[in-house]
Amino acid sequence: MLRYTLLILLATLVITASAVEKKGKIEVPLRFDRYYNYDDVVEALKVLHNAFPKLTTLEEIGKSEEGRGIFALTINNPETGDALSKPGVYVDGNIHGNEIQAGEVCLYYANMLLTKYGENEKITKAVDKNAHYIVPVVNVDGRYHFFADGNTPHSNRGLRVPKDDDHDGLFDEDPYDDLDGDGSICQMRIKDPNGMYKSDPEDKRIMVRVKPGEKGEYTLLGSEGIDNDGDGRMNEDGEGYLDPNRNWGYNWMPNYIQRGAGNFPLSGTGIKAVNTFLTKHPNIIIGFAFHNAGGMWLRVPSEKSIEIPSSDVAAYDIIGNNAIKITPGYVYMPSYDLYPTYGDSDSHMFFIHGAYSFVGELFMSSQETYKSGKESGKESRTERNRERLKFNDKVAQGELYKEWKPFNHPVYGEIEIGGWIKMSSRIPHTFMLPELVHRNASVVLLADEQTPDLSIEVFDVKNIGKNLSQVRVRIKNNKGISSMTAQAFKDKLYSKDALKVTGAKVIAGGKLTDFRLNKVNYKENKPEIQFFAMPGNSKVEYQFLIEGKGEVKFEYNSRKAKNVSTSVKL
Ligand SMILES: [Ca+2]
Ligand SMILES: [Ca+2]
Ligand SMILES: [Ca+2]
Ligand SMILES: [Ca+2]
Ligand SMILES: [Zn+2]
Repeated sequence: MLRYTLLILLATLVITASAVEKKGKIEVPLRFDRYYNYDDVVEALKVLHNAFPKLTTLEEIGKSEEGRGIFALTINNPETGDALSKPGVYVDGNIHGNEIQAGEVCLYYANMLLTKYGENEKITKAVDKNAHYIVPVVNVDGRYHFFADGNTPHSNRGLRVPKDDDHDGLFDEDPYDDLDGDGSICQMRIKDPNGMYKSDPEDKRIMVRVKPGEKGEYTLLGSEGIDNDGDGRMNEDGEGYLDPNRNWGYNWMPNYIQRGAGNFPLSGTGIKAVNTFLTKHPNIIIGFAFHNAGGMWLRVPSEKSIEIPSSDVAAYDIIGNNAIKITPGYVYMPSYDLYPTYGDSDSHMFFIHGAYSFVGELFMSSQETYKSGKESGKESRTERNRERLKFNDKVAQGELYKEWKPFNHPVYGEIEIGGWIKMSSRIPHTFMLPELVHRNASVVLLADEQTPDLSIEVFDVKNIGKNLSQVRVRIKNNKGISSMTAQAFKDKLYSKDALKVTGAKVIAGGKLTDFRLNKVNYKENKPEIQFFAMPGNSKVEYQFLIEGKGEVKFEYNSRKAKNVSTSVKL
């Protein structure tokens, strides 16, 4: 009997595994017709690093609550300069444990840069120009448990910090129970002539509410589970909940305002580790955090009362307005338009680390279609469910939905279990994954292209007598993103970008507002150093009156853009 049960169990495991996770040796180029569990992600990063040792650095930047490593892959071509000297692009994913395809977007981005370097001109440029910092999985415990445990598409988001949700003195004592052992937490229903639900006449799998006076067929019992602690409630205290995307430092608010905030900012050990990593890479000028779902590009601010400078909005718009064309159907908006959040990573990136930050909400369930081009118009919830089930049946070969099956529940007796599996609803079926990862990685590539690209030249030198020279310098930013966010400049977040003159005594210096009319805003003190940022697609001219002869150097230093310099012999 035991052997028989084991065999059945084994067979079930094999079937579910083959349905969603295609195992196999992990090789370069990586495959994207599969999802990588936590161990696979680590292996994939190692394989990439081993295949491209010159272009990559792989480091464990910290550990999670359960001691799993959080890995960052840095892609940089040392022949074009140190990573820290270049505009940094940071990409992370899967901060919410269930949002797994975010990790695949990061892996795809890394795989694309490395395997197409030297083959594709645009990608070669991006590798040579930028330092790329990639953390595919922030919530490593979350990813591990999403694959390993029974889950719904929406469960297992937070950090593994125990919390007593129902205040009974026990912590995480009554999670969902994967009763049928298929890896998903589905729904339970029981036959009941007095129930409030019946089968949809068109698709018996869909439960619809009975109309007044109508006879019912079923009572819905909620998600798979039992009352583990015997307190009369089911599934009332699952894992966590500490929301890793409400645990960051900027505008953090305690739990009574922001659910999931944690006891203090950066209390999540992995969150703190990622923040330390960001601090060690002050050259990061743009950041992407990938999530699911809904099809959105979100930018700061995440609360309506916070305003950011219009020039920063303009920089965001250059990426955002193009991103929505690369990912059709996505919308671009400030994140407060969705709902206000406190202590999110994107605000932390922008206000604390001075980087333009985007949230990419991957995947639209509306792409799960089963209709001809002619059919359109608003559908009811039930109509939409019918279509999604047809999509499951005819396009996904039944792999996204578990048919209702009898189960003997320890408390309720004969029930049925069925519904959408954990790899559905917010995550594309693997046949749709390649397009999703490619389009979204292309948005990051678009951002790479727009990171600042500065040039400097001396365009006019005149001897004006008394051992004095008048020197005019022009600096250009040839790309759309500023060398420093206007917000960081305003907040004095760090030492401002500056033009420095060395090699001779500078008597006067300032911004040339009109070189034809010789109009200059001279700076009163220390004219040899001029503080200013270089906005996207901009040009500025400065004039210096310099005493003496010799080689004079003009150097524009920026924390996030690549420094540029030129010199002139007087
Ligand atoms: Ca409890
Ligand atoms: Ca199950
Ligand atoms: Ca309970
Ligand atoms: Ca309890
Ligand atoms: Zn998320």
